[in-house]
Amino acid sequence: ASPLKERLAQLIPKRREEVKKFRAEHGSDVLGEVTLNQIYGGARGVPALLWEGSVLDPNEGIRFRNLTVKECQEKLPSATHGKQPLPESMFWLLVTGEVPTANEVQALSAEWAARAQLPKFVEDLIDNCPNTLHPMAQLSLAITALENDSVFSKAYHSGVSKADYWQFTYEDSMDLIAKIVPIAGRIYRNLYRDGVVAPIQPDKDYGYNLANVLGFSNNEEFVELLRLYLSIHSDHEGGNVSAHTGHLVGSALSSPFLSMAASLNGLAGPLHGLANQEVLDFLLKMKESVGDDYSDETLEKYLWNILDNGQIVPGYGHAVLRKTDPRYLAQRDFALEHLPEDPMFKLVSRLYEVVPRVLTKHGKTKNPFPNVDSHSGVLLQYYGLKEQTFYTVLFGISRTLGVMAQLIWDRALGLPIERPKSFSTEVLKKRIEKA
Ligand code: FCX
Repeated sequence: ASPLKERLAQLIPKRREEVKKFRAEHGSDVLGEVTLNQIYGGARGVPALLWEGSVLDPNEGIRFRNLTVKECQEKLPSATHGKQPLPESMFWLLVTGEVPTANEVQALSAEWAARAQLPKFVEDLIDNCPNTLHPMAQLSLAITALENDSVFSKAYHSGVSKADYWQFTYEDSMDLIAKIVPIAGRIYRNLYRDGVVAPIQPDKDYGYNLANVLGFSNNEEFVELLRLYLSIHSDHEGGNVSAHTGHLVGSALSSPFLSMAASLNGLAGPLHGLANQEVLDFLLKMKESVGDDYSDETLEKYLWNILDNGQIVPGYGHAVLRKTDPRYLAQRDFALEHLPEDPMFKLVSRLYEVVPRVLTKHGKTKNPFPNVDSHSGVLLQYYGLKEQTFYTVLFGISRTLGVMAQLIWDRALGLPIERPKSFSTEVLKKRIEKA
């Protein structure tokens, strides 16, 4: 039996009661109002979604079940000789709200490794993709194809009780988290290496196995980086495009595979998860242009040129955050410890000093500080994972942890199909006139 599933079976009845009582007492309380600008402005700030795993404060940044990034690094179990939280421990935290024991984490590593086998037709599907197809599109195709073995879809069609949906969501989620690793490995090895994918090691942790299928497991420092990366990219509350999409599609009772494929398609957009690829393109181009001259004057001139052309500075700005992203800072700390002299890291550091000043002067963005995507690429480059078109796949593997954790709770709490109200401009005008 799965210790995580057993723990969930204990937690769910209590939470259901708690939510029922909360709604009975406060169901009609008002939490906010909506302005016309919010309707035209991407629903920014409208309180509309339930998301249990994490909450984002504009100044402090993310808290995973009330723990900051730093607290997660301190409290969550790490590998025997490691310091970074194991993604397994982050998933346990997101799902249960509790810090797991080392044994519970180990059980999760073993369970994911045991579930990692891919159906042959999914391997063939990936092998048949043209190498011009972006890795994120390949990932989304392969995840969609896992639908073939969805126990949720089968259970739904066989008429299981709504009260039990979460159990099947759980099973599919665990399969998805396990299988996305060899899928990513296959995409990477097909596109950039010899097409040979190392087998999943049943006695190793998730981060190690990801490094292994990519071909980098001989570098323990890189494995630690992946553990950090997979933990901090997992969840960023519910309103961002990938999280919200997974939750929305899941609300139609599409399976976890179909929901996550939709989520990944959203993550693949340049304003969201693809920004990590865009950042590296941007840094490499900049490096080519400025050489070793990292002076304020040269960097500012380069940045103004971009802004004057109407382009954005990737990796800077955020829809909610108003300070430097603590996930950026965690990666910066990693770089300061392991690669302080790396020229690309130095460029990233210099931009951290210069860009906020320039963006503030430019006067458009509400947040001139760096986000998570601003840093991840240079770390991966340093360890030899140089193909930036692959970077969003790593983000996608991590985001799967957060989206699946919530999807299990969506079904456990019996949340209904999502259906916010929309209006045409004509109807909005009429309503405003009447008000
Ligand atoms: N460079 C230049 N202009 C920027 C900017 C940046 N980095 N960030 C925002 N702006 C501009 C916007 O384009 C907008 O201009 P407009 O009025 O002409 O349309 C104006 O500033 C106001 O935008 P703002 O309210 O600050 O930002 P939004 O909430 O609309 O958008 C994102 C937030 C993140 C999409 C925006 O800051 C951006 O495009 N950043 C660069 C891309 C990026 O790094 N994305 C990753 C974000 C995140 F971490 C993730 O999802 O992974």
